[in-house]
Amino acid sequence: MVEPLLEKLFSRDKVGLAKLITLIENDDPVSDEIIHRIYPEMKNTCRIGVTGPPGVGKSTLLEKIIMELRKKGKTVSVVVVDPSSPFTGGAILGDRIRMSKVYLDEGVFIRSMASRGSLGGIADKTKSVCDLLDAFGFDYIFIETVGVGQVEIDIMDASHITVVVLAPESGNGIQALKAGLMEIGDIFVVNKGDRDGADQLVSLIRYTLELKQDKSQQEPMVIKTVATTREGVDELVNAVPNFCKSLKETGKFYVQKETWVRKEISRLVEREIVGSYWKDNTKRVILDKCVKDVINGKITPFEAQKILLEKMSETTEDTEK
Ligand SMILES: Nc1nc2c(ncn2[C@@H]2O[C@H](COP(=O)(O)OP(=O)(O)OP(=O)(O)O)[C@@H](O)[C@H]2O)c(=O)[nH]1
Ligand SMILES: [Mg+2]
Repeated sequence: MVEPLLEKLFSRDKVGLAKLITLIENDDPVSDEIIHRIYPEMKNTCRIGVTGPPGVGKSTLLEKIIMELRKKGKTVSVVVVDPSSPFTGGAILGDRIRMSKVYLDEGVFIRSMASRGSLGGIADKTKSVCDLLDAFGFDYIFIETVGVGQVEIDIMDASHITVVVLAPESGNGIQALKAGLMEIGDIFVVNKGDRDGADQLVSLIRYTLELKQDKSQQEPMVIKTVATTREGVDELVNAVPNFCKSLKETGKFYVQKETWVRKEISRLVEREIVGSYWKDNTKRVILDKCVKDVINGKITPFEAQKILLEKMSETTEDTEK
């Protein structure tokens, strides 16, 4: 069933791509097969994360960036992840409106993802969706995510470059400092540069970065923009490919890839071990008993763990026979 969709993806058909993303998003059992098939087709495209508090102008900025990249003949994809929303419908509508000038462009693909009520796995799924976009062959892959929490920081793990967008709005600077955004940003954008306080925010960011400056790392850039009038957007549009280029030249791009691949292999091994462990129903019966025993004070969770892990070696021996 998945084969015709993969054929479509490889022939750069966006309908096929969208359907494959839905399967990944829904944790469909064919997800493994999809990732397995697309891995050899990936082109090592730079993935650019764009994050920041709600309403700072991330989508408006992205729309302007996309328009510039399209003028240069580049194809662009965007995954918009809203971890706080369990519904994709509303998000899709919102992004269609916010990026309306580029939504219907043949060389642009915009897809919204929501957490569907469970935050677990959203970062992994974002990564898999980026793998699909990479295999499809877009020149640029952007990930926009809303908010400043740990989940957004985890989602940014799927990108090579992180653009942190802030605006001179109440508490934005302080919020960013607190939430760890200063640690993850490669490029800081102070958008809404037409508003009071923009220059002060630029200074605050520069000052904070100076304090943190690790001489072995590339110094983060700070760019002031007015997304609505395109002011500063050219600087940003030029900064992104330059950054990608330097990541590849210094080899950091491939170190990042190594980390991802290592994590992916470990995740698959762990999933298999855990899955096969609990397949045997007698272990669930033992678990039920252990839970009761812990609650009644007969054993501690550590003793329960030992009892259950002894059963694991029994399974291994059984299969070896
Ligand atoms: N004054 C001013 N308004 C801007 C600027 N950039 C964006 N806006 C406005 O700010 C509002 C929010 O912009 P979005 O692009 O939707 O912001 P966002 O960060 O993507 O929002 P979420 O995805 O909801 O977090 C819109 O009304 C934009 O028109 C700017 O540079 N200056
Ligand atoms: Mg947005």
